Amino acid sequence: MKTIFSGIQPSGTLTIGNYLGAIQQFVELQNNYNCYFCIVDEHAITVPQDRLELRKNIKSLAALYIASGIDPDSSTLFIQSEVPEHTQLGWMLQSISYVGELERMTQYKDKSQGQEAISSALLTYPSLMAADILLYNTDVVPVGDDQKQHLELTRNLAQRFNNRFNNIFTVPEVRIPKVGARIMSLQEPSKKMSKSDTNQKGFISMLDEPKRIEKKIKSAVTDSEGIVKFDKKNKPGVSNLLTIYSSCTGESIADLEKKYEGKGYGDFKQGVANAVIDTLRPIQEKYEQLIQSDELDAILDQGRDKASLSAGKTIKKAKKAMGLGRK
Ligand code: ATP
Ligand code: LTN
Repeated sequence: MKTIFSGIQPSGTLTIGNYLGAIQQFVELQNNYNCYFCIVDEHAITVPQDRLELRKNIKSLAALYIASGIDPDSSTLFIQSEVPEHTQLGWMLQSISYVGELERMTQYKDKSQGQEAISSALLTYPSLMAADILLYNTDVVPVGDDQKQHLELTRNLAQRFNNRFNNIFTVPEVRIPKVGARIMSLQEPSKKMSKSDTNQKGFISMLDEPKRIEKKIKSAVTDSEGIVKFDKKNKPGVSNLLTIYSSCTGESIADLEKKYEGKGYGDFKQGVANAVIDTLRPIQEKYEQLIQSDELDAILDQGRDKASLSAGKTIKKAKKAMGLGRK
């Protein structure tokens, strides 16, 4: 069976973008692959975090993974900082990463833009991400569109290590969903929807109440044409709403365009809101049960132990290949 690895940062409450771009495909794929799903808290601290919020977000993310349909008995769900091999291999991969290639990463450029004190970890973030993936002999990495460049770098680092030292790493493939790979901000449809956006109206959180979801969608930026048509360049707002609608219900964009032909944006936005609310309702109900139970700790302990087993084997081989330590 092939192996899948993917990670999400506990940097806030997940958005509908994280759900449609990432988690939805995890759930679909989990029965056909040996899956590792990680809460990448060490990635989250590359930008400042409040420690109490971070703790809360880690648990909340674990509950959201499960509430969305990840089965913790067949998939391995764990917290990155509880498996120290991630930072160990991350450091080793930093030693073969070039500053130039790290500086070219668009996520680094976006997140460092206009900031005064940029942490060095924000720059070396992709080496740690490569370590996450390579520790588990991963074949496939399902992610949203924004992670394509990081995956390309991961592949390069794996090949570089294999050529320079010993052929121990599997070179992973990226998997990006056909629809929903890049959900845009509701307020600025030229920008990716992001859970750490300071403008709350730009994103729908997976835990937003139905009223709030409706309000955010009704105030989403569109255009003055009044025609429901997919045209990313000229109608980015409407196209984004169509994508969200289609990813939630499975109806094709062409069918949705037909359904709303001759109708205004009012009806259309109500339809989008209903689709999102109906998608999130069962997840939110399950989440409320989980977050109040003790189940989560047992699941995360089990995940840590399973992940450590595989990570331990890989780190041994990698250290040997590089000549670190005594044996
Ligand atoms: P942050 O805002 O803290 O940088 P984020 O919301 O961009 O976080 P991540 O934790 O970095 O989310 O990403 C988790 C997964 O969700 C990744 O696979 C990423 O590609 C995917 N993802 C993030 N944002 C979107 C989006 N707007 N549309 C589709 N997929 C997304
Ligand atoms: N960099 C990713 C999160 C992430 C990840 C990973 C995704 C960290 N490690 C390994 C896939 C595989 C992000 O910012 N979305």
